[in-house]
Amino acid sequence: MVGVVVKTLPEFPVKKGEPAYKLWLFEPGQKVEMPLVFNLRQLAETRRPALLPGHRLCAGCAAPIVVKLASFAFRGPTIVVTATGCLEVSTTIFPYTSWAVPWIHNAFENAAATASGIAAAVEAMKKTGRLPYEHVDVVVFAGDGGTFDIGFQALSGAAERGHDFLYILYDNEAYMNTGIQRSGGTPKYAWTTTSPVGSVLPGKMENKKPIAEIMVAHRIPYVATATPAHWMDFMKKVRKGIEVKGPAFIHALSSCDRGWRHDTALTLEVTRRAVDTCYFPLWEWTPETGYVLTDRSLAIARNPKLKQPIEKYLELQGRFRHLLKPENKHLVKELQELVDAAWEELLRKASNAPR
Ligand SMILES: Cc1ncc(C[n+]2csc(CCOP(=O)(O)OP(=O)(O)O)c2C)c(N)n1
Ligand code: SF4
Ligand SMILES: [Mg+2]
Repeated sequence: MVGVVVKTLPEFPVKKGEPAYKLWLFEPGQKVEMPLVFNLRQLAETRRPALLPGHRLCAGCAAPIVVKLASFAFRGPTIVVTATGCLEVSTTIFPYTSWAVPWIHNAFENAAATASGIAAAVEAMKKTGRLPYEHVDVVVFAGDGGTFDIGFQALSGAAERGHDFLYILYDNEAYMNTGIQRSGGTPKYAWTTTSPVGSVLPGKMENKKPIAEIMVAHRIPYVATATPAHWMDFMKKVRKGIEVKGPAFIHALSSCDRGWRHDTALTLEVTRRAVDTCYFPLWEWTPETGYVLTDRSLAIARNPKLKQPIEKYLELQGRFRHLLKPENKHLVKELQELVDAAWEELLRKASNAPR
């Protein structure tokens, strides 16, 4: 008899006492039907995502893909908090909602504060024996404007206080809902309506804020980067972020065809190239393990020939079109140097990078 411990995704909701792990016993050679963790087809057939069809996010928007993939990894029951932004306004046009889970919208700046309150209430109910579930997943979805800039003090405070919640930043690198204004998450030299391209300026002049590293500096239990194109990696990270006790933060790159000016069919290809060029490496961090490269970024670390030049990322997007003109070659070179320096630094920090 052979035994294997399989971590299952228990059906929603998880009642008190229900195991999150099951022991499967079988004879060597025996064909067994084991629940495959994160089998996308199986999940799509058996689980209802937190976000249902009928919302009015643009065709080609990555945000609903981020939410659906993440919600496949929730344990449930789940309470979602959403900061103001495209995801919020386009999924809850009164009197309708696309959310299939309890959902709350507050102000632009206080998603993490609201999540703190919910997490504290869950904790109090647990202590007094009034919670009918073993756990409740408290999950925030917020954009870059609501995270890098206006919601940052609420996020930093919640992280410092140690509330038990998962914060998923869907980073489309500008204030998209109000008309593509630059944010602290907008990359250098990107066009936005408030960092225009012309004879005076070549787009945004400032660097992107290193938000995931800033969250690492808070020494919370779990921080990771992800993209919807690397879906298995993303879902595993969501499950880890939910299971860990205390605050967890996932920085998900979320392309926006309107603001990035790319073809609606290229949503996942753009985010894939962000990783292939090392513009947006995939990693996770815990206090115990430090930085650990994951998925495609680990493959690139092991085989540097896989690393693509930054032009491969820029060329798909109209917001960088000006950079590909011959007179702006030096700006692309500068971006390449920035990407290379950050990648080299990550390789030095990552415990699983080849030495
Ligand atoms: C205090 C406050 N300031 C400004 C706004 C207007 N506003 C609503 S959504 C939004 C942009 C949101 O940007 P982001 O968080 O990046 O989400 P996205 O729309 O890009 O998904 C702004 C500026 C607001 N609702 N509240
Ligand atoms: S503007 Fe961008 S982020 Fe907003 S719904 Fe459209 S594609 Fe998505
Ligand atoms: Mg945004």
